[in-house]
Amino acid sequence: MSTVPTYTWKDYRSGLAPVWCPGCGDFSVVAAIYRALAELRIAPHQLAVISGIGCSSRLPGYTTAYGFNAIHGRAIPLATGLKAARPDTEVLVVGGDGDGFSIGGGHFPHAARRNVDMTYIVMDNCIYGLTKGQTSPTTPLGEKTATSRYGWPEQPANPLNLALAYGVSFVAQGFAGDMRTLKSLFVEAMRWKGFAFVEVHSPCVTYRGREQFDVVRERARPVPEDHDPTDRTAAFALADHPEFMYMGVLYKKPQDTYEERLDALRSSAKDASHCGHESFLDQFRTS
Ligand SMILES: Cc1ncc(C[n+]2csc(CCOP(=O)(O)OP(=O)(O)O)c2C)c(N)n1
Ligand code: SF4
Repeated sequence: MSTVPTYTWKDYRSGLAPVWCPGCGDFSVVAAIYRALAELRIAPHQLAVISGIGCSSRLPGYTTAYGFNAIHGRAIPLATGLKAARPDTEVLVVGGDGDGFSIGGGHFPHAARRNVDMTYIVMDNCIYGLTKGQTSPTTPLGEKTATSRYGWPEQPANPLNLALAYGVSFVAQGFAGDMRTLKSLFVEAMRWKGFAFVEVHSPCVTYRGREQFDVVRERARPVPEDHDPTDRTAAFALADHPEFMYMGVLYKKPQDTYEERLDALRSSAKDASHCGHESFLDQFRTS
């Protein structure tokens, strides 16, 4: 009789000690990821953690899974290719708000419309941490930073609104100050069949201050129990709330995944082989 192996969070922790600043929110994100993986019993060799560049993008090195530090902003296309080639691999994409919404912002809508079966965790600290505190697309209006000494004149992007507008099939919000909820969200996101996006508020204590934990904690509220997560209009209302930051799953609605559509294409390629499309369709075949 075969048994499914069990894992503890330590099975996913690599020998590399994180070089994050003491108190950085990213510590709890990686800790929640370890625990979610243990709960899901995903073997480290069946997982690939893909990132771009940034403090948060160092995360793959702190896991025992396969990992890849792509160039800045290019984690999603790399992960998409990996998932298309190896659909049996669990793919986790991680990174920062600069990586995902600035230089890499053009890739997010395409992963959404393809509904690639992977989980995308953004550690949003509203700043470029690695390069020492420049503004990012989510930096709040009026914030003084290394590149906005007198205050930032731009409205911040709302990643949840973007995800909902792009048609992401699973959209959730979490906070590094609440690791237990974060772990549950990661479990649900990784179980999701399709593109799951988790926006995690993960304060940069060095360039935005420790008080950012209190700022988020004061505004954080659980998603209301009567919220219908299949109602996108209701999800927009939560995502856009002027006062509260709703933590939990805002939206989830199953759709065919990219891998399922590729499979269907492979089958129809076999059927169409008599009508001269053979050489074009060969590229979609794995065997
Ligand atoms: C093509 C390219 N442009 C710019 C950079 C410089 N760079 C490295 S990380 C980064 C931003 C990091 O911010 P974010 O993605 O939010 O991650 P954090 O460090 O805050 O976790 C920038 C601009 C780079 N490495 N490559
Ligand atoms: S600079 Fe900010 S984001 Fe980077 S490790 Fe330090 S606290 Fe974390």
